[in-house]
Amino acid sequence: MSKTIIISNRLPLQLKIDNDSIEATPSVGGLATGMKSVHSDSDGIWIGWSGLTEDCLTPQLHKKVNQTLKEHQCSGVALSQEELDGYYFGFSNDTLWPLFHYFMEYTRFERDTWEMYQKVNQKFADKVIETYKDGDTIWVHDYQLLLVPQLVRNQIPEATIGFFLHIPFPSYEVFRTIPYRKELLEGLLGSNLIGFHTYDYERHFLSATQRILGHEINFNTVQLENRNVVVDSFPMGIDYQKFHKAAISHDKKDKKNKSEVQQEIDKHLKEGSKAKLILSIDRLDYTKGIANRLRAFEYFLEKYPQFKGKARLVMLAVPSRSDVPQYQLLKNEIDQLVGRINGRFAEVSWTPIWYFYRSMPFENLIDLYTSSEVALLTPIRDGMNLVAKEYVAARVDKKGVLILSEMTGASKEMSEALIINPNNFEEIADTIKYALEMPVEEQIKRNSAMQKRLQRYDVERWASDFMEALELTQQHEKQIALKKLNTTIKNHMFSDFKKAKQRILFLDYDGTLAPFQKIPEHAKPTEELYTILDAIYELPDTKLIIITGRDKDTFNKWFGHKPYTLITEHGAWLRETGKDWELMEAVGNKWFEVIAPILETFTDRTPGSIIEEKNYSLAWHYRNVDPDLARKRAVEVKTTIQHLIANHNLEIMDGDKVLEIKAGGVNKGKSATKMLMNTDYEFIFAIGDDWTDEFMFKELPESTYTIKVGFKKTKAKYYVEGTKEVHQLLKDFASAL
Ligand code: GDG
Repeated sequence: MSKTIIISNRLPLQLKIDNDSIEATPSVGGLATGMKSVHSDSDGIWIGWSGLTEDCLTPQLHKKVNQTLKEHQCSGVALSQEELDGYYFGFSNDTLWPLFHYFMEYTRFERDTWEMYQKVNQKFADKVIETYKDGDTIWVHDYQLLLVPQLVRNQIPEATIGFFLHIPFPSYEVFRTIPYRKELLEGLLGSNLIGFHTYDYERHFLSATQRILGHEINFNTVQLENRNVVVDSFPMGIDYQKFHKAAISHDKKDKKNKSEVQQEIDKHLKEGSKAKLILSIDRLDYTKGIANRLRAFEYFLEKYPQFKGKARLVMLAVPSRSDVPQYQLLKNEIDQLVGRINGRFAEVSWTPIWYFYRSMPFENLIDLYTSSEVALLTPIRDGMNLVAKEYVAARVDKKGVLILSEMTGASKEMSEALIINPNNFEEIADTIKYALEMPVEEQIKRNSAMQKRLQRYDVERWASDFMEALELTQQHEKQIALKKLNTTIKNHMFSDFKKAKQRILFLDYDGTLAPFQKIPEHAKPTEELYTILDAIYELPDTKLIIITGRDKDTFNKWFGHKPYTLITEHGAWLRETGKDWELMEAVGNKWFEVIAPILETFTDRTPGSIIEEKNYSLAWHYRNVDPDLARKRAVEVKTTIQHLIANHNLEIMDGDKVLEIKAGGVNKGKSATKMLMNTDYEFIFAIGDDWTDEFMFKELPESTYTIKVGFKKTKAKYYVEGTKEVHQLLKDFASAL
């Protein structure tokens, strides 16, 4: 039976060594919960680091650790302290984490940590490859493992691989600064499906992919030469019922069953303090905007002194990555700020900030969620922010106000919260006041709407949606696979080829016989290609036609000395073996004088674009233009010349990063069909890669073997992968007779 393999940096277990024995406690975090059904159903395996470095394990303990992990359907990736330092504390947390959260000033680029990141990603990939069986599904998580999808794909080309990023994907302008940006994108593109929390991260990723790697993007699909990669957003939810139910039973507890934290809170309320609690919970991380929050709260007390003694900030900061100097500095800054503000405002019966620097058990978290009238979450950047969702889920009576930074992924879904800019103290201060004074009906209305959504789109639904979307990418791959030119079809085709008395082959040039080049002149034929084509040409009763949109002069230079039949400019010109060039269609170019000046003005305003003047057509190439600008300009060009096109009986062809204006009715389909007129061909073959070749696929007789190069949508009957496969196919034709 096929299974799901989950891969994340840490395993969903806490291991403790106790007198040579191992104690394992399952994690209760969001990810572990969300993946529960994916993991436990179908014998899933979770691959990750156990949390114990190899250096502190004896061989016996190592064995025991592996045994314990196995019992929990986990498999450990062994890491030494040196590997952990380079891969995790180094490249993951000193480079990717700050940069992906727009903290450029904290970002360090170091060759050593990058090398360790690659090495450790390979270790994770090796473990996946070792565990993989045919039909398994692979789901990789987060920024520590960006290279794993491609590393796995290198060894298992047919694998189904999903990737989810839990943190933001930054804008192209920020991402491009990474020296290894290409490698990181290529690593991710080993996936079939890449998921982000929000559409913004998705579009940043697509933009970076298009600009850095030059891949074509079709809606949310990246078109690679031999595969498609789907990119989509899946906002992660929480285990709603867990928080909601815990809050219900919390409210029912009698005094003796209450936690210490809750008893403290109760005591404070009983002492007659009218202070409303404003809660914040985060890992102590510079992305979470903790210092900003404290300063904004200080400003709030200054601006609205009437709240002194009536509002209190309860701040839980969970220790995190405390070995990293950046985090130690932050801790000092927070300690000082809390001290200063408390010193400045405290009264005998009231301190403005209660500060906890520690992790609390789940039930204390519920105490805090249920006792706080306001939650104030002000990250500078945050991929999602689950605390916001948990707070709302725990408000059983639907009272309470969520103030949420617009820089969190969660703010995109939780529009009923009070959304603030974490850098605007004025706005935060005013919003805190508004929250503390918000009428109960308004609180209930806002929270009801959010609760409904959180309940519906919970973490299980998130995981199952992702898995379904991943499955769907396979259906698309299967459809492509069905049309791939396999050995059976090939044998059938070669047998028809042999049987036929007369044969004709139409071969497109760019992207079919020669790989696509950034500079068109660079695509000239190689000696190897000439040899292949010569061999076909010499076959008896076989007509070889190269059919192109290129201009006749270039083709004359490249193929003039060869005896093959040439059709250029989509069918404007024909050169038969041993003859001169002749016009296939009565076309003119008087219209150039009207259209060319318009194209020139666009070229001046569109850096990277060029005009190619052919004998009977004008092509406006934009393959080197910024992709967004190109898309916009192409529409503008079409709109501007629309009426002239109709007046001069012209047509616009929307090719691959080119707009071509030419006489109406001239296309590869029409010219190829003409070539069939005087001979009864029993075998017809047409192959091409782009949109202009679709005319051949549509208009040639039904019996034609039509073949598309690359896996874009097509009318052709079969697919081949790229020019290499085309060359092999032609060699096979040459030796078939
Ligand atoms: C990353 C992204 C994205 C916190 N303190 C305690 C405690 N927690 C739990 C909360 C919550 C989780 O930790 C924190 O999740 P966040 O989403 O707020 O933040 P990150 O840890 O930075 O997570 C983030 C997330 O991945 C998921 O994709 O949302 O943007 O940065 O569940 O309840 N739990 C306990 N004691 C604590 O003291 N028991």
